[in-house]
Amino acid sequence: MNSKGDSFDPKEHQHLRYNPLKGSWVLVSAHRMKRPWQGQVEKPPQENVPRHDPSNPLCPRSIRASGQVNPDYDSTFEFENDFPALQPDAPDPGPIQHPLFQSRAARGVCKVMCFHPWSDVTLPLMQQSEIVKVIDKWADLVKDLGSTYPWVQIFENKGAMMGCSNPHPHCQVWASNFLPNEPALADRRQREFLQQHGEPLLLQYARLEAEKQERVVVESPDWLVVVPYWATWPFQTLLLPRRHVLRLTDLTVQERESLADIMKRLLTKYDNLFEISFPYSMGWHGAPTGPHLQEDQCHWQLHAHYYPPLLRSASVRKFMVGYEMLALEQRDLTPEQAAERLRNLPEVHYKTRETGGKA
Ligand code: H2U
Repeated sequence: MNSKGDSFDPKEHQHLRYNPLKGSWVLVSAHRMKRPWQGQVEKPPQENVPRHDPSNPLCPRSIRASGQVNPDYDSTFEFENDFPALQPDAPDPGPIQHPLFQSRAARGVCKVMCFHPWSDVTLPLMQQSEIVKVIDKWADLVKDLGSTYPWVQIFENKGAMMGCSNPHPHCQVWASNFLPNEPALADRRQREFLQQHGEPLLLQYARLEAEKQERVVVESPDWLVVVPYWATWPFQTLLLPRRHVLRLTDLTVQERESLADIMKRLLTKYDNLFEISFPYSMGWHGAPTGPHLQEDQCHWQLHAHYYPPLLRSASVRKFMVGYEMLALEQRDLTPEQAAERLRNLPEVHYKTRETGGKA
């Protein structure tokens, strides 16, 4: 058996890669891209969304399910989700009676945040100054909800393929009285890494990726976007500050402006990949809040994960099913191949090509 052949080519030879944030492995088998596809074909995302639809509960002046009327907002707008998964006043299930039947109290708040008054724009089509307002609002929500709750999860489900129910540009914010599984794992891994290596995990990682330039998609003096070495979704990316930053609330005015710029560049490339409004789930992870604000959290580095489901085209997605559910995650093209494709795409949105980048 050849344990380390000189002939190893990651594009041709399957191998495992380690995800240090999760402490788990992913199987990279790039040669599987060659197989024919006769499976499910996705519907393209909805085109020609009307700018204003009075029957859409996320639009200015619309009536929501609760009967409340939205204000005539002209920038961002947040409201309490009318169908919240977490509420502040749920009763406690009581003490644990048996190790196999454990439950704990879950309390929190769920908000919806609209990015813009128009339904026919998405983040890459918004002006940089409009995206800065979204970032400012995210930071305000982390500050407000994070003053008491240990975890504030900001996430955007974009596109029907990712379960988004409404084309109006928006995200959700769920604050909880517990640290959910993914951030709890990331917390543990980053803490261990700092103890062992004397530098925060993602700070060291960003520095090495910036040096290697193999998986960089876009970069600026403040920010770096890579297809992580351990990516599982085909075009997954990780957005990182170059400076050590714990939370969105710590970003300076200049860093919020440069974040808006890098988000616009990344999301424009995503849309340009298959010339559709690219579906994804994204979310921010920063140091825990609430009672953890008083603790040393310097093992943390702020970051955003982007998880897009598409694989080969606008209509063929990656399924995380059999082997992924029962054994371990597997990907079909190498992170380096995905990064190269994204990196080489233009930074002018395909919808604004004719107007020289103006929406
Ligand atoms: P998604 O498209 O990501 O599902 O987000 C839309 C959210 O908006 C969803 O969580 C909420 C839904 O509960 N919503 C309201 O709170 N009020 C409404 O009148 C409609 C939708």
